[in-house]
Amino acid sequence: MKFTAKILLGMSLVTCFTTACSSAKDTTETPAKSQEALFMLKELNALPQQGKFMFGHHDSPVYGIGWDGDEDRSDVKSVCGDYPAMMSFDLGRMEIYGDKTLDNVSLDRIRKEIIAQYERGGMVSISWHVDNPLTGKDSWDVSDSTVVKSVLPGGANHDKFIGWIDKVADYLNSIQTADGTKVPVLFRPWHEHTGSWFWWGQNLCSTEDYKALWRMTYDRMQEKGATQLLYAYSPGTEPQDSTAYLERYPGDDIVDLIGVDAYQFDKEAYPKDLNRALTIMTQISKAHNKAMAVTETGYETVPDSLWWTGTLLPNIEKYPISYVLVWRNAREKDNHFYAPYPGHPSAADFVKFYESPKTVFAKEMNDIKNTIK
Ligand code: BMA
Repeated sequence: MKFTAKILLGMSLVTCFTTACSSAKDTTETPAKSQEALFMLKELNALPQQGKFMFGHHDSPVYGIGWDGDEDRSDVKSVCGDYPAMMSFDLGRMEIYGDKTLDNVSLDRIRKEIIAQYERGGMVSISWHVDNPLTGKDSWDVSDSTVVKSVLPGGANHDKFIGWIDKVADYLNSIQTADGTKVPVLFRPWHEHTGSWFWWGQNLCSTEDYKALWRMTYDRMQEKGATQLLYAYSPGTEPQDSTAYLERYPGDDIVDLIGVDAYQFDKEAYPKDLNRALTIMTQISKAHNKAMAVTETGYETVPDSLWWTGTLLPNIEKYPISYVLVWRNAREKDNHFYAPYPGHPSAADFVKFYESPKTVFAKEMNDIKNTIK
């Protein structure tokens, strides 16, 4: 093509137009994270800088040992007089039921508790034990290793699965304070993927497909305007070094906090596994500038009356964690609880743990916030 003056003028007009368009677009683009999410991230980072970490408990205010659905109650609060600073909830099977979770907790109740927790100064994290979209069974159905592939673009379950993500996004977007602020939460999808007990686990999909699953989830949440979310990456204790820990890491641009899910089954293995994971995470946290936490832990039924100050505290206090969270006190399953309740043999030791200057519960959270503002 011959470049005449007219064509050149036309081209530069096109260029101007495109530039004008893109700068106009930039100014109207939604920020990747809401102000509230950014503030929450600052809090997460401030805690270890102050030598403190939050205590967390799953489903803390919705049921416990011997009770279900009471108001203003939590086994943790009944023992130490304060709510956990971090609470977690799980949205598993909401994609099927619509109004409740796999643990039979109403979504309206969870919404109310998330808002209450935010308003008292605390934080919330959300996991998703999502059903297996290929077999129709639960998260733990590992009978087929093509499930992740099937939900990715081009897969037979892609559209259905995007619909499921949308349900979670719509629900999270509906969690708002009275003035219409979307409550920020730490979303922790695709957890414990270094084991092979969930359909997204290590032996059930390739590294590439696992990362694509994360990216697809993040992108869809962003498209749905769920910018109030922070994201946590939570492998189990399987990785033996930082290369293994990062093998399926989806990327610095979409992860805010790195975690580990580590349970005590064996007295010797637990401290070893926890310390190894936390050592690896401390290096990665510094190198990648990410917050870090023990995203799930516990000793089922807490059969050691001094566990809180004798095992948990000494094994985590030297690491720059933002929080440690124990799993739920099931009311429908015998001997499936991780926090004490009044009269439990470890209750007195839990109060000592509560009194440690290092642990933060809900009442102290406003002081933490004031150090940031
Ligand atoms: C698991 C168990 C299950 C529960 C699930 C989601 O670890 O507690 O009973 O359904 O978490 O909360």
